[in-house]
Amino acid sequence: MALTIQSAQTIFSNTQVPSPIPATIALFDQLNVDDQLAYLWYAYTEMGKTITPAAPGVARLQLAESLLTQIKQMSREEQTKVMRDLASRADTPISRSYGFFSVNTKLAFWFELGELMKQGIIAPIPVGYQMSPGVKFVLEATQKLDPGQQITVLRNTVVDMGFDTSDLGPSSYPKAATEPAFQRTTPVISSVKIDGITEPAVLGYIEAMNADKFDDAIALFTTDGALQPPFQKPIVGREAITKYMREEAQGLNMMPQQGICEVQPDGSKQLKVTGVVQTPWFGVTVGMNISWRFLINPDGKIFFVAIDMLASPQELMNLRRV
Ligand code: EQ3
Repeated sequence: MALTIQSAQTIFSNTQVPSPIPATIALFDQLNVDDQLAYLWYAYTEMGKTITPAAPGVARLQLAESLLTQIKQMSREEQTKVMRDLASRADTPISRSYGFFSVNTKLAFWFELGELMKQGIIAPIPVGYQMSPGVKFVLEATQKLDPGQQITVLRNTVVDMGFDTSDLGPSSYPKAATEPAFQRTTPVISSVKIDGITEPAVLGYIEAMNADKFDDAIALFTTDGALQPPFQKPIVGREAITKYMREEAQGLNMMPQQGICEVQPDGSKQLKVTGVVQTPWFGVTVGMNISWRFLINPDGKIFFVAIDMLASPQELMNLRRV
């Protein structure tokens, strides 16, 4: 029977338990715009007492430079309006430019705005803002998450901001800027060992990703292969996966720990691997508990891999189907 992405998505699905991350984002989505901006400010500054992101490199900030310069020259009221427009995804020139940024450039843009807010150059939250019970509620829900989940909530809310022009067709958006490289904070782990796993495609995938060798990683996929990032739809085909990896997978430190492999009657293999991933934004200070669910075709190529954020550290040991 031919492998399909739809059926691949369901492998090991009964080991997936609901994650508190989308639940927290759903609470955030219900807040009004000022409450959303205030929530992000409080969540970010509170988190900053224990973990702080690494400053983005000069090359990355240059991509956001023109927007940041425009915002710095505005009055406080105008600055607040820009932030409201971004959060409410209004169709404005600044929101459109932001919508074009890659995930890491969006994060760098807000990182810099946050620094300017701390310095008092930009108003941190709307003048006279009083924290609402809704904000308190979402902050309390956030505090119950582990640090890896907290930074994922922050990241996902920031990524969803701005006006998305992709629905307007290719002619409406400028050519994307070249993605600057992320400096690796940890030495490359060259020989990968995963308890219970000997599958060359899986070991090779982790080894290549840990060295940012995306062409080597992509060569392990079938031409119609797919990669499904956390809380997203599958990205299909080698070209699309390579583009995604160059933008979003640079500098990641992947530390898979254990896994299981089940051979199917048609010779394909289903594998589930659990472990920890670190992002260059927070280096070794924050680990995210994740799983990789691989479907390897009978020729040993990756047909599908889904990356899921685990609901709790206990899920690291949840490898059985029943
Ligand atoms: C200024 C302030 C605070 C207030 C204002 O009102 C509003 C905003 C938005 C503010 C600023 C907020 C800021 C600066 C937030 C910054 C957040 C950051 C830097 C978050 C970074 C998070 C990174 C994460 C969660 C990365 C996760 C990566 C994973 C799970 C990678 C997985 C992958 C694996 C393992 C693969 O095998 C394939 C690739 C893939 C990437 C999917």
